[in-house]
Amino acid sequence: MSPLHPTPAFDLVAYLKARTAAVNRALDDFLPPAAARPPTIHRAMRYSIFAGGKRLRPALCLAAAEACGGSWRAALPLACAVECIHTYSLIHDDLPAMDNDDYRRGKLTNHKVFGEGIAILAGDALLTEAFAVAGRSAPAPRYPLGAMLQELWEAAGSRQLIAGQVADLEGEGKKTSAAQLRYIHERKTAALLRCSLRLGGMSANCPPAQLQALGDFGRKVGLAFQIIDDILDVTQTSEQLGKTAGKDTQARKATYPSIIGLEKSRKMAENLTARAFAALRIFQGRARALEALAAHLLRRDR
Ligand code: GRG
Repeated sequence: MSPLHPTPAFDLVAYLKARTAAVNRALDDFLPPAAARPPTIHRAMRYSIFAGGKRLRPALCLAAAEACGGSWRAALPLACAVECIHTYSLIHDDLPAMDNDDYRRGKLTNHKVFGEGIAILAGDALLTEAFAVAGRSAPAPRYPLGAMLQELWEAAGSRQLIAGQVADLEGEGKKTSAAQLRYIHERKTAALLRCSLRLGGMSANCPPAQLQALGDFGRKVGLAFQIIDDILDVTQTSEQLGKTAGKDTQARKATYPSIIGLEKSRKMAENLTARAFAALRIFQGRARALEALAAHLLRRDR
């Protein structure tokens, strides 16, 4: 098995379609209805949540639960909680005070439709709601609900996701080393992907060695994911990406392509994905969805 030649028999398209539909139904159930007072905020939250995201983090969470022999349905609240945090971070990242973007997920950004004030509040509300949604998860014998919530707040907090965003903001226009770039990517991107995988494992009551393996896989796939994202930013059009292409260059942001070049960046993403595959050995062939997802993330074009 290698990331470039995953098991051909695994139908990832059908897998993603089925899991995405289940996640969308669960999100619809968990989130306050659009008409709940005040409707503006609930419409704004739902606008971005249902704007057509790829649902990669929920898919990784559910696939991790399955790799550990658990039920993907049991992992749904945790998968949805991560998606709420991810969507909040995108809404806030798109604001004029941050990345100032007009398009996301192929649609106008939240603040372009609802105004900046409501967009900030929609992000805040999704972040808060994430913990309410995660709180619906059943505890596992090895992992009480508190341990699951801790996993979530650590990944979303000021030492991980927010730390990455701070370093990113502060690094704009400055010379950035490869080590600093890795610091940003590990926090801004890999932390939430890693958290999705570990939460899936926790919901399946996985033994500690499997939890460790999922975290290791998540960190490597997360870094590869961000390197590919940086490559796509310079090689794809805005139409293909559903968001403004070329933003990194425009904002004079350090990226792997800008520091080490496109070819070396591709090689680095391939190498990280191969090492991520190696982390899955402990599952002895039961992590086929995770393998297929990692291979897909490496090959993705949006
Ligand atoms: C505002 C606290 C805060 C953090 C923002 C999300 C983020 C951090 C910045 C957005 C820009 C960026 C490059 C983030 C890295 C993670 C990433 C590549 C997000 C996009 O994820 P996809 O491709 O998006 O899974 P969809 O829309 O498909 O869910």
